[in-house]
Amino acid sequence: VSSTRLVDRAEPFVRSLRRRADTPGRGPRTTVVLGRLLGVGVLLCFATGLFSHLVQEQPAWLPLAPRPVWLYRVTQGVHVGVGLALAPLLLGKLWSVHPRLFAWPPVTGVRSALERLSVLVLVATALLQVAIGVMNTAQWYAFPFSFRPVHYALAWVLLGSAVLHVAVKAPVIARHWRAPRASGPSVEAPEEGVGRRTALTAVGAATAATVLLSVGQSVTPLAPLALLAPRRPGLGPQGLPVNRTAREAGVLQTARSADWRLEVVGAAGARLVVLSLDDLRSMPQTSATLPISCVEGWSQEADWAGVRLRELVALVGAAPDSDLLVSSLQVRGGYRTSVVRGPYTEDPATLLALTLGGEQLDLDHGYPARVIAPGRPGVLQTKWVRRVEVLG
Ligand code: HEM
Ligand SMILES: Nc1nc2c(c(=O)[nH]1)N[C@H]1C(S)=C(S)[C@@H](COP(=O)(O)O)O[C@H]1N2
Ligand SMILES: [Mo]
Repeated sequence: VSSTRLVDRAEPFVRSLRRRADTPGRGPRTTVVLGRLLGVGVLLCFATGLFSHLVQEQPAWLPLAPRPVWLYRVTQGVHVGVGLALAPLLLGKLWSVHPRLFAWPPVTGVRSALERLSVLVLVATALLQVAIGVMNTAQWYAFPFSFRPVHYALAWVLLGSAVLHVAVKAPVIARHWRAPRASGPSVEAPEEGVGRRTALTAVGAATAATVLLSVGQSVTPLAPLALLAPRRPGLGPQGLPVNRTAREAGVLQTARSADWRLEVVGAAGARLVVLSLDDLRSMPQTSATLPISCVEGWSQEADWAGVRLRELVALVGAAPDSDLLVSSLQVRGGYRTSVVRGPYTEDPATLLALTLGGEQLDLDHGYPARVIAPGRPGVLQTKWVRRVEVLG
C-alpha cells in the first residue's frame, strides 16, 4: 500500500474523530486558562524541586542555611501539593486540545514537523513527570528506574519544552489571555456538547478536591481530610508517621541490643570515643521543636531532646562546624548514611535525639538515637545511628 493510499483511507476516520471531538468548551480560551495555571504550577514545582535537589546534594558551593527551620517543610509541601494539582489540570488541558492531535495531514512541512515534535516532547515529559511524581508520593515504586535522577532530568526537559511551547504559542495566548466579551457568541450555552464553563468547572472541582484531600499531610490542622495521603500527621507511634520501620530496615535486633554503642570518630580516624546509651543520657540534654519534612510531602513538628551534635564531636576535638558522616545500624537500602555539613553541625538545635515528646524514642523513630536537625529533608534525619565520623 503506497503511503498516499494509506492517507486516503485514514482520512475519513480521522475526520469523524474530529467531528465527535468538536464541542464548544474546547477552544483556545479554555486551553489558555488551563495553560496559565499549568505554567505557574510547573514553575513552582521546578523551583521547589531544584531546591530539594540542592538541599539533599549539599554541593560545596552552596551556602547552606538551617534556618528558618520550616523552610524545607514549606517548599516540599508546596512541591507535592502543587504537583498533585497538576494532574487534573494537565488532563483537562489535554482534553481541551486533543482533537488537534488528529489534525490532518499530520505535518505540512519542516516548521510544522518541528512544532509537533516539540509538543510531543512537552506532553510526554509532563505526563511522565506528573505520573512518576504521584506514584512516588504514593510509595508505589513500580517504574524500572530510580526516581530522583530521572525526575531531575525530566524537570529540565519539561522546563525547556514548556518555555519553547509558550514562545511558539505566544500569539494565540495573547489573543485569548482575557475573557471574551460577555455578549460574544462563544460564551453562550452550547446546544450540545460540553460548554467552556462546564469544562473549567469540572477541572477546577477535580483540582480543588485533589488539593483538599491531600494538603493535610503537611498542613497539620487539615490532617483528618488528607485521605489521599499515604502518611498523615498524628498517625503513627508517638503520634508521628514513619516512612521506614525498624523491621523494614532490618534493625530489630541490633537497635535493641544491650551491646549498642555510639562510635564518635575524629578526622582521619585519629580519635575514637565509644559511648553507651547511659553515657549519652548523662551528657547535657537539649530540647528542640523541629519538623520531620519528608521529601515525599508529609511533614509534622515534634518535640525532641538529646545531645547536640557539636558537643558530641567536641569529644574527639573536632570544630563545631565540622562536616560529618552519620551511619545507621541499617545495612541495606537507601538513607543508611547522611552527611551533616558544617552549618547544620554547628546549629544549637541539631541533635542526636534520644527522646520524642518526652519519651524514649520508639524503635520505629530511630531508637536508641537518631539525627534531627533544622531545615533538613526527612531522608537526611538518619535513624538508628551507630557512628558519627568527622570528615576531612
Ligand atoms: C511538573 C513539574 C515538576 C517538576 C519540574 C519537578 C521537579 C522536581 C525536581 C527538580 C526534584 C528534585 C529531584 C532531585 O532531588 O534530584 C523533585 C523532587 C520531587 N518531586 Fe517533583 N517535579 C514536578 C512534579 C512533581 C509531581 C507532580 C510530584 C508528585 C506529586 C512530584 C514529586 C516529587 C517528589 C516526591 C520529590 C522528592 C524526590 C526525592 O528526593 O526522593 N514532583 N521534583
Ligand atoms: N536509617 C534510616 N534513617 C531514616 C530513614 C531510613 O530509611 N533509614 N528514612 C528517612 C526518612 S525518608 C524520613 S521521612 C524520616 C522519618 O522519620 P520518622 O520515621 O521518625 O518519622 O526518617 C529518615 N531516616
Ligand atoms: Mo522521607
